[in-house]
Amino acid sequence: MKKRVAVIGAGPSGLAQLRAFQSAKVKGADIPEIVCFEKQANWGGLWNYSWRTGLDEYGEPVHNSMYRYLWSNGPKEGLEFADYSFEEHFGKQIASYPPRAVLLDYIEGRVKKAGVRDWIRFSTPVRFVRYDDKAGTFTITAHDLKNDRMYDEVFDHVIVASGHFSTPNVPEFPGFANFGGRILHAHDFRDALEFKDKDILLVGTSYSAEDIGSQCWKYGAKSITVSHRTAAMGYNWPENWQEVPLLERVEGTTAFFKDGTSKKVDAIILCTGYKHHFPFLPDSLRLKTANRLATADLYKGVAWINNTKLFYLGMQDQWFTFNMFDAQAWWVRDAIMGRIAIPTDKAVLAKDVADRIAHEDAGKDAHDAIHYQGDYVKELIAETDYPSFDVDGACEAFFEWKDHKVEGIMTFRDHAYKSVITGTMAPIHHTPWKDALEDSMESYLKN
Ligand code: FAD
Ligand code: NA7
Repeated sequence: MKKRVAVIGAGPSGLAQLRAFQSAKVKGADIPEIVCFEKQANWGGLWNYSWRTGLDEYGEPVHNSMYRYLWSNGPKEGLEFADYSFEEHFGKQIASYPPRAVLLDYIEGRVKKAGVRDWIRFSTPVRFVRYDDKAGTFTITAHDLKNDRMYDEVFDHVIVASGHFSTPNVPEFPGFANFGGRILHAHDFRDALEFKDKDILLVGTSYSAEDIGSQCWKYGAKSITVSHRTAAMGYNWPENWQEVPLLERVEGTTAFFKDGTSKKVDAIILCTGYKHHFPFLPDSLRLKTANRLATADLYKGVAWINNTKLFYLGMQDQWFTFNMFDAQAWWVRDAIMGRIAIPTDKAVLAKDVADRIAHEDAGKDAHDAIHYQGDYVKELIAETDYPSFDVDGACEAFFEWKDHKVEGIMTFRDHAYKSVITGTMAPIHHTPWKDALEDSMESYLKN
């Protein structure tokens, strides 16, 4: 009997897993039977844009957190697949900060070429996973939404690749119930034009606040106020942008901050992060972790230490994305196929986790964090046949990117970097980011 492996989610992580198994098959390996469950009607995960917010046509929570006009927030040279370069996909080198549609096309290109679409059951959320100790197998309850039919199937391994930037963390501030405007979380933000000519308040200081604020600025918001809990972002912001301490309360449409200042605003966007949320997993299998580089309870960042037949992909906070998911997926494939042995002693697994956490905690700054995650990618790649690539070169691209953001937060996307896969330099994009209001793939590729 062939082993059966379930992959939950067909976003970049889940697709990396399918490609990992397919690449072993191409090399003649006898691979397990793979079934990928995807709750959306198409692949690409967060990159599969939807205008919907709240619940979808089936009453499922909408997974998408991406918005119109989203351009990569880091250089593409930091995420390029080592087995499928941008040049292979587009037939030429392209500029360094592709809009969402361009990156989705790239993600799709590799799996179309691999021919793994048939392995995916679309519009099929996983409702529950149970582990049977005696049989040593997992039973998955899935819901075929199109035919409105629930069914159970048994698997030897489960790989959770359902993402962790979809279920919003939504704090409440006094006065919200009576606010005279719109309050939304970044998860429900879609089109910056909604906030044209408006005074907006953002709470949070990470990627969502920075980028949604920048989007709104680019598309004509009247003013942007960003409220921080820990520290201001401190970039050299445009004139109509201010950073203020934490929001204390709102009265009517006036927001009051901790330093006693206030500002009248039309809308409040909570850029307050996301929760690792796995409603389909029982306590015994469910990862509970902060959004950090060294997650809780995952050996090598992927194998669930309480049951090493269960794996998680992409659960770390992310400097590296697609190439890290690849490194993980290749490693998980080899663990499942018996090419890599996972220790059976729980103390050894727990020590691996503790060491990773201590190592991350010892880092002082973002540079250390980038190196930390780069080293993690290298560690996994060294144990599989994933094509080795210049991970340190990718770290360098991230360092340059960070410097470019300090130089100009609205101009960093106008820079270009060298591919660590093909060695070619990206062209400078034909239009500065702030002026490129039209961001279709056709227009982006016109270089
Ligand atoms: P996801 O992309 O979230 O995919 C998970 C998949 O699992 C989805 O298709 C979902 O429908 C499916 N799923 C969930 N639950 C179930 C279930 N119960 N049953 C079946 N299927 C299920 N990264 C970058 O590299 N560059 C960027 O510019 C960038 N921008 C970002 C902007 C935003 C707003 C956000 C939120 C993230 C951004 N990211 C970016 C990071 C992003 O996390 C990764 O790029 C990537 O999408 C993660 O892939 P994933 O497959 O792990 O998760
Ligand atoms: P992050 O990176 O998890 O950041 C969350 C931010 O929200 C961070 O600045 C937090 O401040 C802030 N936060 C969280 N809770 C609160 C409360 N209660 N009050 C005030 N501020 C709060 O999430 P993002 O959405 O920005 O980014 C997620 C991914 O999306 C990222 O990987 C990108 O690729 C795109 P703190 O610093 O902890 O005080």
